[in-house]
Amino acid sequence: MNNELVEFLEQLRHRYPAETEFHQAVTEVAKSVWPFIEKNPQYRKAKILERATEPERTIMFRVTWLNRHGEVQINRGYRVQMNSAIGPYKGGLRFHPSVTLGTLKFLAFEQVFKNALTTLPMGGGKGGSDFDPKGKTDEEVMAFCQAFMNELYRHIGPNTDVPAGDIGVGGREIGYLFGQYKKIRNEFTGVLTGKRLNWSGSRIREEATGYGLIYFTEEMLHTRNLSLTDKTVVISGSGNVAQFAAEKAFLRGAKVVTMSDSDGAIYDPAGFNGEKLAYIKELKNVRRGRIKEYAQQHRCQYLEKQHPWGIKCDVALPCATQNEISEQDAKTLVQNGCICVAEGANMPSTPEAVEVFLGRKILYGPGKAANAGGVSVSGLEMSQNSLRLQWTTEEVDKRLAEIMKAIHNQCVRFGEADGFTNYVNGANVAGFRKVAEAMLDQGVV
Ligand code: NDP
Ligand code: 2IT
Repeated sequence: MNNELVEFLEQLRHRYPAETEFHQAVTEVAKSVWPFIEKNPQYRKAKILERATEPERTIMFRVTWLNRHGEVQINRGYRVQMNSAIGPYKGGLRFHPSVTLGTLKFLAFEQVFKNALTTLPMGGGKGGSDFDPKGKTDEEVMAFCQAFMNELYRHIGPNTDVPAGDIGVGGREIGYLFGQYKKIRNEFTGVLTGKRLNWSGSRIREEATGYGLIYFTEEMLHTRNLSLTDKTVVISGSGNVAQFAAEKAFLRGAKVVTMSDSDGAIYDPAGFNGEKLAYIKELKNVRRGRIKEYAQQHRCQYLEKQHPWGIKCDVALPCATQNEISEQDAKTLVQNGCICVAEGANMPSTPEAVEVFLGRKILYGPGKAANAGGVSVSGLEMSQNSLRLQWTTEEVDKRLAEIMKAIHNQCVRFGEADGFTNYVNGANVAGFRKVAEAMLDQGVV
């Protein structure tokens, strides 16, 4: 690595020693864009990378609420407003006990470049809380969401910052958050995305991340004259992204054989069909049960406390969480014949795993490109809210497919060298370039 780059990364580590995931995300982007910055001294002079790694604003607040026993509960809420060079801050909220400022800074940083790739005018942000929705009643989740919004409302708005869902935040939570925002502000606006369809949500938003992931995967496969038909696919996670990735892969003729949650993975060698996927949706979204129940009900293998990466496959779609594919997992996948890894989750592959994929020259689509379909349809939801219109399913799905294609084209344009597309470099350089140009235009702010 170049000395100046090493020094930049060391300084950042020194400034924020505890934020390991943030450093992991910055290191990857900085390595990709460094040669580009060296060729364009105006970016150096304007300290674009230094500015892009310091959030424009970070909000941290106490959230107090009463549980079902009337006991006082205390959580911490966050919103990291990372970069607004190309539009209002935009990005999800994560409710999970593991949430720290470092996690949200990594997610907000990734979001900036992801949103730039979507072709839509959105800046980057991320927020959330260490609140754990698991095991809570609907009333408790509502009490928490209302208390969270009692502080967050002053920092967001349809032209300022537009949050959405992420891990632990789906349609239910967005509803409670929206209701409280509307009550406090006395305004019905597009301040959140992922809203339900009957009160100004967008069609296909729920499906968008998973569907977009499959559209992107198909684009990658097409570059090698391959398709998803008859491919064996392994998926991790069983939440929003995993469910709709599995659904679209199945509709495209692939055989999806695994899903997982934080307790373990199910392996159904026959593959999921419409009926089995409906069971998983009901289990996870309505009953909020554990994926183990699928194995008991459908008499298939349950891999307790395991990831699905040991199962032989052609395509792997990590759709659970960060750093869920280790170097060894990556080696196992490649040894078993996996030709394509596309990330539904944000940063699911460790840097060592990424090295394995790139070294073996398989198709590897990093999250900021491959999972950008979710935020893209969020952008389309914002457009529809401004127009006070709701587009048809066909219209939104068509736009989503076009956006995923455009993202793929950008990755190829900026990532191709010697006949191999390095999608990591392509996504980072294309996203960075757009944000950097806007920052230069807008002066030192
Ligand atoms: P959900 O909450 O709907 O589902 C998350 C899934 O991942 C669950 O199966 C969950 O299992 C599992 N999981 C979560 N944390 C862990 C962990 N620490 N270890 C093992 N398994 C875990 O979230 P989403 O599907 O929305 O998000 C999944 C990933 O996709 C995240 O990385 C998110 O940032 C990313 N993403 C989401 C988008 C969206 O639109 N929702 C858009 C782009 C990316 P369990 O139930 O046991 O916790
Ligand atoms: O990581 C992500 O892109 C999301 N969680 C979706 C963000 C959004 O604003 O829809």
